[in-house]
Amino acid sequence: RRCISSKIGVLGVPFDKGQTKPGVANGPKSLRDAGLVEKIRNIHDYIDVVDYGDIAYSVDSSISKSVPNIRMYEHMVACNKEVSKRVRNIIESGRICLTLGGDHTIAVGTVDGHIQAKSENVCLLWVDAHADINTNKTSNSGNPHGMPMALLAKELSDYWPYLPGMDWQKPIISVRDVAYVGLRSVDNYERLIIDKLGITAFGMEDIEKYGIHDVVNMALDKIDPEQNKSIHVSFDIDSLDSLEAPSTGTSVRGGLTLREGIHIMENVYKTKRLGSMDLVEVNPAIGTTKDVQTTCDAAIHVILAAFGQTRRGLRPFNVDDMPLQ
Ligand code: B3U
Ligand code: MN
Ligand code: MN
Repeated sequence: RRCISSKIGVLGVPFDKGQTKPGVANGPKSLRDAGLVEKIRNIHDYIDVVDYGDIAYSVDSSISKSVPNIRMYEHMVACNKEVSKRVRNIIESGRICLTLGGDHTIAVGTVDGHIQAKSENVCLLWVDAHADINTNKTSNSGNPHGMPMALLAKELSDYWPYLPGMDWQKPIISVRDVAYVGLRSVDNYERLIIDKLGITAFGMEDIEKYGIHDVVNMALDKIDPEQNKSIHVSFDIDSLDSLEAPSTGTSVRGGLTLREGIHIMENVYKTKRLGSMDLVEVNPAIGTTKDVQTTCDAAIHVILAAFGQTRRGLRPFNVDDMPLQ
């Protein structure tokens, strides 16, 4: 049981154009500087981690402003196209892909890449204070990081205009295969569409009612009832309470504790079906040095739990007794 051999690929996406606060592009750097990759390697002997570095992309400026109310549209398009390709390659090479954001816009690319690699047999657990399911028509901010779920959902494709440059992206995830955990800041039209489409959504009040253990299991049962799908976890660090993760662009009080975040990922690990994980919205330009440390430390704990770190402790490998004198 202790040695589920695991191959992991880490990909940094220093993308900050899906919102307006500078600094979130340094999320991958701050997590790496805090020792993330070494810490994953040290979980157990059978972990094999490759860090693929950060992505780069080039923009087709002729499509800028071609869709109303999407800030930096041409960047959103170009970055996600590259992210999708890279994530797909990493998963096809037999690794679980860990993508470090960057703002949440990049989940369009990570989920798309995962779906392409696993020929659609993917379910999606979206851990976030926000639902990120605005279209350009419903968004009050015009920020694409509030839109990735709406771009990904099959059932919402008719609510978008033609999106130039996005032909590579297929809105191929059904909302039946999606569950939210941690919601507490949901816009009016987001609530409307969640109710209308019957999307599985566990808000903070459900976590109070049922506890995090039952919530994760109910969410996974809903989206993967036959227990045969590749699980994608898109973890927005702002799902954690502002006290646990202060260095993020739109923190909301009353959120998950770090323990609840860890518990979610421990349960996902136990399924042995994690295919891809995003950890987004860490912004080291927000807060004090101590806030940044707290936030990176929380993010790293959540990631380690996803890859098998256990709070129970691991016995030494192939050993049955204490060393004798
Ligand atoms: N729902 C709002 C706010 C927001 C979404 N995601 C974050 N904030 N991080 C919007 O702009 O769409
Ligand atoms: Mn988000
Ligand atoms: Mn959020």
